[in-house]
Amino acid sequence: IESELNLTWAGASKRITETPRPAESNKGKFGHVLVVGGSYGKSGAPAMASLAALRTGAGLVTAAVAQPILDSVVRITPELMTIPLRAGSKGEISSSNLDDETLKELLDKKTVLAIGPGLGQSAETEAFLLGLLEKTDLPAVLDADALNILAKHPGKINGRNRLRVLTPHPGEMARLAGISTGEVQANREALAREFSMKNHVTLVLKGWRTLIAHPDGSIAINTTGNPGMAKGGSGDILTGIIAAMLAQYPHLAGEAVNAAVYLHGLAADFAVWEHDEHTLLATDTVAHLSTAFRFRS
Ligand code: NPW
Ligand code: AMP
Ligand code: MG
Repeated sequence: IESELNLTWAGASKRITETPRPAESNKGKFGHVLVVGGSYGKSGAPAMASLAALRTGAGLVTAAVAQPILDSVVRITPELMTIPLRAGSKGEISSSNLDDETLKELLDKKTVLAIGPGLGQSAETEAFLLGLLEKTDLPAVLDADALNILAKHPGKINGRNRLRVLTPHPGEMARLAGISTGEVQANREALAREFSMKNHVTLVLKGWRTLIAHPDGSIAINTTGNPGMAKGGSGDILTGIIAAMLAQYPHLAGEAVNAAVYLHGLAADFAVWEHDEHTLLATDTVAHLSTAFRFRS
């Protein structure tokens, strides 16, 4: 199967319209992203994913985080809505949130889930994540600690009849595949394709020249991005961008993921012009998404 080298905006999004928001549109038309993550010391991760989802154009974004970190998460921007969850001893989401009432509140009216940034990997959180995934067929972007937990439960990574987008960096991919990071990097394309087809998931294998392996066996290789992105927070922001693109283009899911990866790197390329590879922050990339959307060709 041919790789789609040189992923461009046109290639990333053949059918994603250049004018995505009709004059008569309203926020209900652009999806509602639920971000699930965070724990003590890692409240920034769900905050950045949420900010990126808002900036990318989702109609509504709600962050579901453990109550003790909720204030710090919402501080990122007042447009963000929140759902407070019961916490474990590490300020992480506990398994006591799997009751019907809480699950209903979490999933009600949501259209896309983005799970994992800063989530932690305690036994409590593990039980919560596995329980939540069993209760929903909503499209889901699974990142960071959601991947680290799923690596211990490979049977639960099942994208059959539902959209599951996994966004591992090479370290997380190594855990998922049970091999070393070096082995991942030496064999990126074949590994991504095999994993994606076997588990029926869209696999975004991050790093320089991020690969996007689709469950039909096709692969796109991204051409945007720079080493200034090799910093904490970059991946959390990508998670929010992918979720928001899926929320807006649910009927074009594969292209929405390609476009999200492309735009993330393009925004970082514009941001690095204004900053520098040393000084670029992940949130600077969010600030340059506007330029990326405007000059996406
Ligand atoms: P090494 O060192 O080479 O062996 P982890 P994390 C490898 C949250 N965050 N090429 C590399 O391994 C996240 O959301 C919160 C090759 C690297 O040291 C998670 O929940 C933030 N190797 C949690 O923290 C901001 C690569 O993987 C190791 C590679 C832990 O996530 C930060 C790191 O991976 C962070 O996002 C590459 N391109 N990329 C916040 N402000 O709240 C990675 N590796 O051990 O899974 O840790 O990614 O930092
Ligand atoms: P994470 O490790 O989860 O924070 O994700 C890092 C993000 O930054 C991913 O989107 C990577 O593709 C991107 N990234 C990291 N290093 C580079 C690099 N050297 N060149 C291009 N993109 C990078
Ligand atoms: Mg990450």
